[in-house]
Amino acid sequence: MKIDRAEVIVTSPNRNFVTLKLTTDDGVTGLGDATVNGRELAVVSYLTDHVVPLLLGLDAHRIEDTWQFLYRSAYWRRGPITMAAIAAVDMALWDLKGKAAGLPVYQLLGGASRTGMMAYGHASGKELPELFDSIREHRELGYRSIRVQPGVPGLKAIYGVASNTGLAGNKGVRYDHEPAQRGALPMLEDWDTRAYLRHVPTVFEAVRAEFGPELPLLHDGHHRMTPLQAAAFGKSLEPYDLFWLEDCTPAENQEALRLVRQHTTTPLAIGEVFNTIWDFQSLIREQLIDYVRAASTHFGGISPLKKVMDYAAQYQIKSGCHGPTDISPVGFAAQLHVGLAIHNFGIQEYMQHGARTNATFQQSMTFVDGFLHPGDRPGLGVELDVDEAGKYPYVTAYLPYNRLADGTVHDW
Ligand code: GCO
Ligand code: MG
Repeated sequence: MKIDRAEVIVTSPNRNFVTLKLTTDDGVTGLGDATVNGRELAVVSYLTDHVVPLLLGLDAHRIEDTWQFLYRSAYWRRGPITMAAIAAVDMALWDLKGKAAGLPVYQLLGGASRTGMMAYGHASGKELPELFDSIREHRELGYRSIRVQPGVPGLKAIYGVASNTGLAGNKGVRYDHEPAQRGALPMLEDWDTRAYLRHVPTVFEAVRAEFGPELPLLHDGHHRMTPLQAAAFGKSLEPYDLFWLEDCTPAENQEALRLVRQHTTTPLAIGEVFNTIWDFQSLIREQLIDYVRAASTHFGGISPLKKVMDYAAQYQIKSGCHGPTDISPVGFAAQLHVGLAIHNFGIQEYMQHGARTNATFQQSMTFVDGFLHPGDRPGLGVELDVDEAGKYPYVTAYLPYNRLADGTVHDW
């Protein structure tokens, strides 16, 4: 089973996706996701100019060897572009191996450890009534766990509140391409940490009063607090029994989590912007987090995701893989196969792709009664309709950014 062809396919059905398609000498195809939201074309170049020429003629069965070759031979290690490119190759090779074996990838990873995976959806609303409606809508869709992102009085637009129409220029279609916005320049949002810290606990109090104590609730701090602010915030949320507080501090400074941890028992999740198992090394060893937020796509693929979860298992730390719509259906399937196989699955973020994306990527994945399953088609269970993909050329889109009232750039 030799790699005969490697193509990089860019499509924007609802949003931009970069997909690597490998074809073997016996005509079997494998897919990998290489999408880095807002920096897509850098990965296209990395793959086309520097990876595709190295793949042709390689034995497609040698997944680990190919991973190590691409990682170590580049010399310049880590970073989202490099690791997304390697991830795409890794996923495509697992897809091919599954198809060659006639088995879904989760079977190759040890078989199913559960019948389905609990998903959480993104409820949001600037004001409480809108937020409550959004929570109800998600429950009607079957979600058993809900991420809650409210607006903050005085701030025009903030991360996590869907369809910031007016400001964003997006046409109010929820989840289509947010949080990236189509356009030549990134959108500017505003931020005030003190207002946020005062307001959010009152929202959780209201949500608990309305929806009761059972519903698992999550919240994403999106890297915007200092360690001390995050510690106080975690403490102030304790009465509302969160499933997790995500990315409370900027991910680069992992020592910050020590201080947060000393002050609060609110469970912590981190790692959607991490690229390698080494980024989690001390966080896992020191038990500073409860959930690993890595995404197969930005983390080098299925192989390293399985390794980090096995390491985390020693410390009762569970998975909570990154699953917004900027993870393509291929990347999403990759982490569903890992999640089904590992013992320490925690929860899976699931935002749901738009109709055009689902028509472009045909998926065996199912979402029934709040539980995800990757399906039983051999390989990853995703096929790319290249004719459909060809209809939607790349559209320039950037993630927004923040400035404080005095004009200082702040973490977004
Ligand atoms: C999440 C994430 C996303 C990111 C997005 C950036 O928890 O789902 O924070 O919403 O902002 O993936 O491209
Ligand atoms: Mg997040």
